[in-house]
Order: sequence, then C-alpha cells, then structure tokens
Amino acid sequence: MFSIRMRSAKGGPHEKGGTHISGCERLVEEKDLPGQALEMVVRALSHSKGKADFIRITMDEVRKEEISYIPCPLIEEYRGEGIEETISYGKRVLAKGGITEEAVCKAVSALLSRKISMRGAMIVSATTGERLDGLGDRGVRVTRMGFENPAEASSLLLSHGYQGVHIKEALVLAGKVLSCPEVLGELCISDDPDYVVGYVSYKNSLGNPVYSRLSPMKELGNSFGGRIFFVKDGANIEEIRSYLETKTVLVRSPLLSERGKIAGGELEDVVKEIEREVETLRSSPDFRTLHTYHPLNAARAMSEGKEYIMMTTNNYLGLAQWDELKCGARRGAAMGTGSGGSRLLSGSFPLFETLERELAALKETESALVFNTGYMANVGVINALVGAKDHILSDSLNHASIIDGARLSHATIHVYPHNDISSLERILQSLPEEGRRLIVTDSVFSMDGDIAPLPKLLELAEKYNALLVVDDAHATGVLGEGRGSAHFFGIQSKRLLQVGTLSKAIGSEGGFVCGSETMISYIRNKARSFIFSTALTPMDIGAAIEGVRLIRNGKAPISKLHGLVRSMTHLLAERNIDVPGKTKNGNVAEDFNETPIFPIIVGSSEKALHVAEEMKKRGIILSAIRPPTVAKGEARLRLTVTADHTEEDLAYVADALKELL
Ligand code: WAQ
Ligand code: MG
Repeated sequence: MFSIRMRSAKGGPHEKGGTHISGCERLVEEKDLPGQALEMVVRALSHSKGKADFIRITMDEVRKEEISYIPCPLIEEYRGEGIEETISYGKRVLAKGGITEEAVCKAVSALLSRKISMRGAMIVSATTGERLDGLGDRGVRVTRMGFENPAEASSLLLSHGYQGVHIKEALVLAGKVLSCPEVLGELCISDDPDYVVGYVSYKNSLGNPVYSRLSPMKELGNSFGGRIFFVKDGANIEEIRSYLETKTVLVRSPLLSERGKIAGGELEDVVKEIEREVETLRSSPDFRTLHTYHPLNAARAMSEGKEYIMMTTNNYLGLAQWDELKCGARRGAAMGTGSGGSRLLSGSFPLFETLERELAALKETESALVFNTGYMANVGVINALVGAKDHILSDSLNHASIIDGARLSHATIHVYPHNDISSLERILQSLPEEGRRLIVTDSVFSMDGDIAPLPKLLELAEKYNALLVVDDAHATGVLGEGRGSAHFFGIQSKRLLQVGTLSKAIGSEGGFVCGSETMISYIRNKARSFIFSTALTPMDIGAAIEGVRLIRNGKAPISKLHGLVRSMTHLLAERNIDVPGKTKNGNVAEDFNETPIFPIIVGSSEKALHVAEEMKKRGIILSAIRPPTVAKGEARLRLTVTADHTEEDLAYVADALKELL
C-alpha cells in the first residue's frame, strides 16, 4: 500500500505565505495511485475556497506489518434549528464522552477568534479547554490513515444517503483520533465555505467511537473552520502527536443501520443507544460470544461433530469428569436437586458440614465457609472485613472479583504495582493509624500464571497490623501438594484468609474461604453474598467433597500435572516462544513457576483472535484473552495444561503455535 498526501495553497507554497486551500490524504493500493493523484489535483484546482496555484503531492510505500486496524465510528446525525442550538447539542454529546462544557466553550471560542484557519488541529484539555500542543497556526496534522476497503465503505455510506468525500475523510480521521486512548473526543467545523456540516465525536460508555454529524455548524459562505481534539488530563501530548502523525491505521467498514439518523432535537432513546452500542461492539475484536463444547475430559471436547484438544479449562486435574465426583453428585442428588434457601434459613443440608471440614483440613485451618462462586467469596469476604473507613491494598493484576469486592466495600483502595513489595510497604507507611488495613492478592495470577510473594506479604501484614486475603483460585489442587499457596510457602497466621474456588481443580462448582474459627464466624455473620444467596445444590457439594478428598489423600494426579507443565514449558521455550521461565537462549530457568497457566502475549486483540482461529482450524481450542480482562495492548493467548493432556498433545500444540506466531 501507499500513503498519498496532497496539500494545496493559493499565492504560492504555504511556507512562503500562500493561503491554504485544501489538503487530504489516503492509503491506497499501488494500482490506484495514478487515479488518486488525479482526483487530488482536480480537487485543488476546483475548490470552493478558490483555485490553488501550488499543489504538492507526496507518496510513500507503507508495509503491511506497520498497519493497525481500528473500528469505524458509529454514525449518528442531528440537524439543529440554528448554529447556536446545534453547538449546544454538540456540547451535550461531548459531555457523554467526559468532556466538560467549560472546555468546549473555551476551545471553540479560541478557535473562532483566530484570524487565519489552521492546517491542523488544536489539542486541548477535556476539563479546562486549555490548549496543550503549542503548535500555533499549524496544529497537529493527522495523517497515514484510510479505509480498509474504500469501495465497500463508499457504497455502504451511499446506500444510507451519505455522499461525497467529506464524510468519508472525516470518518477516517475521527476514527484514528478516537483510537488514541488518551483522546476523549473531537469537534470539527469544515473550513469549506459551502459546507456547513460538522461533527463531534466521543467514546460511549463501552469505549466505542461515535461520530455525531451536526448541521448547521456555521453560516454558509464562511471559510473559517477547524478541529479540536479533547484529551485526558495528564495526557502525553508528544505521544499523541506522534501517534496521529506517524502511525498507519486502516479503518474497518462503517456500520450503518436504518436507525442511524436522529431527526428531532432530543437526545437518543436509551434503548436505541444500547442497540447501537451492541452493533459497534459486534464489529469489534473484543466482542464476546459463547461457543458450545461437549467435554470428554479436561483435554478433549466435541463441537459440531469434531474433536478438539482443549487448552482452556481450569479443570486442572480433570476431576470434573471423574467417576468419584459423579457419584458424589448423585449422592447429593438423593437429597434433592435444589437447596431451597439461604444457608442461614433452610439451605444448610448436612453435606455442607462435611465439605467445610474437608476444606479446613485441606488448607490446614480451623474453619471454612462455602460460597456459591469464587467471585462471591471474594466479594463477600472483602466486604465482611472492611468498610468505608478502612484501606484495601490491592495488587494491580488482581482478579475482577477482588476489584469488584473492593469497590463495593467503599474502603479506600490503594492499588500497588504487581508483586511490588517495596511500593506496598511505602503505601502501608503512609496510611493513617485509624481504620483497618487489608492486603489482598491472587496467589497464582489468573492471566499471567505467576505467584505472589506471600511470605513477604504476610511479614508486611504483621508489621503494619493488616489482614491478608489470598485468592487461591488457581493454586488449590495445584501448588503445595494441592493444598494451595500457604502450604507451598509454609505459612500460617490468624491474620491470613485463604479464598478459593471449588470449580477449578476441585472439579465442582462454588467458592470458599478458610481461616481461624473467629474469622470464619465473623465472615459468616457479615458476608452479604453468603447471607443473601440460596445455598449451592447438594450435587455441587457432593461432588466437591469427593474432589477435596482425592486431593487431600494424594489420589489426584497432581504430580502428573506438574510433569506436563514442565514439558510444556520446555516445548515452548525450545521453539523460542516467550513463556514465563524461558531464558534468553531458549532454556528454562530452574526455579520457574510451576503453574499450569501459560500466557503468550501477542499485543492486539486482532492478532490474538487470528491465532486462536487458526489454532481452531488445527483442532486446538485456546483462549484469546482481550481487554477489558487484560490491559489494552496486552491481548494474549492463554493456554492451560491439565492432567488429562498427553505429551503428544502438548508437542502438537507447541508446533502449531510456533508456526503461527
Ligand atoms: N489533521 C488535523 N486537522 C485537520 C486535518 C488533518 N488531517 N485536515 C483538516 N484539519 C482541520 C483544519 O484545521 C481544517 O481547517 C479543519 O480541520 C477543517 O477541515 O459530512 O471538511 O477538511 O459528515 O474542511 C466534516 C463533516 C467535514 C463531514 C470536515 O474538514 C460529514 C471538513 P476540512
Ligand atoms: Mg476544508
């Protein structure tokens, strides 16, 4: 592909004082270059601002690998009663994207009070409207962008009555500007005297780009226009500028629907707004759908008549398909299929006591309490222990259930950098004396597979009078002979609470917390997700009892799992695929973390999805983990190894990955 750019002026080149007439830029296939150049020349010679006497066209080749793909903003349209009314509608639209009225007023009046039109855009603060780019009359020029499929884009736009180059170019530019994470929105008024349509753009509550086409934005005949980019406070202006001026992007096809246009003066109906958001989401690589698989064991599943190797389950030991657990579930079912009420009312059937005793024995604590899911365990435990006057110290990579639990508690949340003990200690030192402190962390991080330094965390908890909640979701049944992270590190304490789940290695469904008798009584009395939920079914509990017993009695295939984890680490490292534990020369460090989670970071959601799709064609299912589960730009493939895999499975998977990465 080629980037082709034109800029034209009257009275000589811009640098020598010529008045800017028009500029544009496209990304096109080589074969379309002559046609495009011609179109651009014609445009400069027949512009409504006058005939150019200086035209410069530049073209350079763009390599396919340099190109990023971004979504097209969704189009909405508004026709106002007059300019002022349209602009005040525009302000309300921008407010949806987090841009203040003050910022819009200040920036628009700065734009309109200029003597000459700018060639580029002003970057301003979305809260104060203060100009931040310092680039004077030139401003920031957005370049290196185009539609992925220009012909399709034109015909789609045309089929909805949108004609001409203005909207096409504006959509692409607005798409690129909004794809910059630090930009919140844009306002644009055309400088073409015969064009009174402008737009504002913003990111809706799902973060999707919206292009709100507005008219009239100015008087007919007025050749004064410009663009304003609103950015977050503290944004790095140099980075934004370099992204806008140099990064090559292609915009996916526009998404249009018959409902696209809003006729009257009212803001959009809420149901329609959601319908549109779903439509945008659908075109995004982060859109989520469900796939149906019939599991055969932890490593194999059938879908549409085909057998797949599964690299996605948290059923690490394969226990969910073991006969012992199925029998346990049947024994439970003999009591009935539903529990009929909260544990505190009628739902506490005898199997619960057995399970809680088994769990406490597994975790070497005095007591245990079962919740309906791991999510509810985290939310319930955190909220039982701390409230509005207290402090939560939370690892930056903690699971969503911890984050949600912390938010719900109304405690002050201090997020410390991942596994960073000294930052954590600094925060602890800075806390006021009053109020409880609770340190909370995943023990094995769900998306990275690494392990938190629990002994050091416990030391800090003791030194600074804090509680320590550890989420052992991915450690139970895996680390420390299956007993989890506390056993693995050999730590115990009355201030330590071990949260976990029954639904991963244990092979059933539900969550739990283990700790001292006192702590568990306290949580039983205070955790609302426990108090106000109907208890789990007898089948879940019956199966979980068997799962815990197998692990505790050493009958679960834990060492087999570890052998396979080691093999997988070596297989990937030998193929030079970056996995935790791999050293520079393709060996494996001796003390690597033996967890069955293998993150392979690929960057973009598109790439992660692409590799996952290709792997599926090869009979392998793995998960493409995308934002918001992980940070933007850190999309990854997540593979989990289970005790049901074979060495051959793993070698086949490693070979396929090597081919695709
Ligand atoms: N980068 C930054 N700013 C630019 C760029 C660019 N590539 N191109 C133009 N501008 C600024 C510059 O200050 C211009 O004076 C101003 O924007 C207006 O540019 O039907 O025609 O090319 O939905 O005149 C919007 C509505 C039309 C389209 C916008 O802009 C529709 C338009 P123009
Ligand atoms: Mg123009």
